Amino acid sequence: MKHVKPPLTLYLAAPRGFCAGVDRAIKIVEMALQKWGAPVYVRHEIVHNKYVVDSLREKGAVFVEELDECPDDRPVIFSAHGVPKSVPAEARQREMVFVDATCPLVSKVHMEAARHHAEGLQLVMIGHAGHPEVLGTMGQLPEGEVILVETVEDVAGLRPRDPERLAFITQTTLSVDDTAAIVAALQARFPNIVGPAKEDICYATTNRQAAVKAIAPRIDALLVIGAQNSSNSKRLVEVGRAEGCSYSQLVMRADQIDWRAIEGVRNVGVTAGASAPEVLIDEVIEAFRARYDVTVEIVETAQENVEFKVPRVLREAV
Ligand code: 0CJ
Ligand code: F3S
Repeated sequence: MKHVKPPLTLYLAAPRGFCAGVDRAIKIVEMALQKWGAPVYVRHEIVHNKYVVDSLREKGAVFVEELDECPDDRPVIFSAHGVPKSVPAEARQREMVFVDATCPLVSKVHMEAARHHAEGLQLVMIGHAGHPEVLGTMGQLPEGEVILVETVEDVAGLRPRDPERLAFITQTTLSVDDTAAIVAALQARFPNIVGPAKEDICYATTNRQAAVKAIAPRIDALLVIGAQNSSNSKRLVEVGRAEGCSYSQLVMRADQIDWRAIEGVRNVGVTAGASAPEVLIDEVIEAFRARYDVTVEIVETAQENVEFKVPRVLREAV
């Protein structure tokens, strides 16, 4: 007897996947390899995705965590997440060729921090301890000038130098809703705190979270394609859960899908973090098609047309 596949609808969130900063960072590595040949060193995963990193490694990129693992005479690229000021300073001192692939929206936060500091304000950064973007942004200013808060509870424990002379900045890939609550707590405790109109969360993070909110009422399970160390991807899983998806999971690629856990589910949402390439979404859709009679519905909540230029040194050469 012919096996009949059960029906299943996949709700594809749009926007999902690559943002302009990721696209630019990957291009920078590819163009650097064209310009200078292999090996080109990359400090930290260029973006938090193993598939992307492995593909670039195959082309001749060498991934390291710190600059002291790089030779002086090969080019080095700094990842999209940004670096503390000490990193380009060391590269300059060693007369290395370096290209900074920090997302321009992260650089914007670095500049905000520098501006507040120049005005004599101490900074509060909302972000996740240990994340490379947080290390990079806090590392724009001298030790003690940026205090990190991760939660609403942390706000109560803040001991600033002068409660009247404060500004806040945020990581770009946070939960929009959690961050709003932390900003409100900061403003309640320090009414004169200076900051951006809302926070520094980027357009891509904001749009991907809004898209998950739009599909959540229609689905029984959500799969977020992304890596465990990808902050923006993990936030999408949390948004799914907060919006009522009892099953909301991060998967690197199709082979990580727990098919037994979603047995019987007929409406599945699929999205991808800003560092996950579209081929992995295609792979997941194909894996569903192998098991189900799939209908794909794209739920589009925004259109993105942001594009960032690569640095001139690469534009001119390649
Ligand atoms: O920090 C960034 C500028 C985002 C880069 C793209 O995403 P990903 O997954 O590499 O990094 P996050 O962990 O920051 O989301
Ligand atoms: Fe930039 Fe946001 Fe992407 S900060 S790298 S546009 S996730």
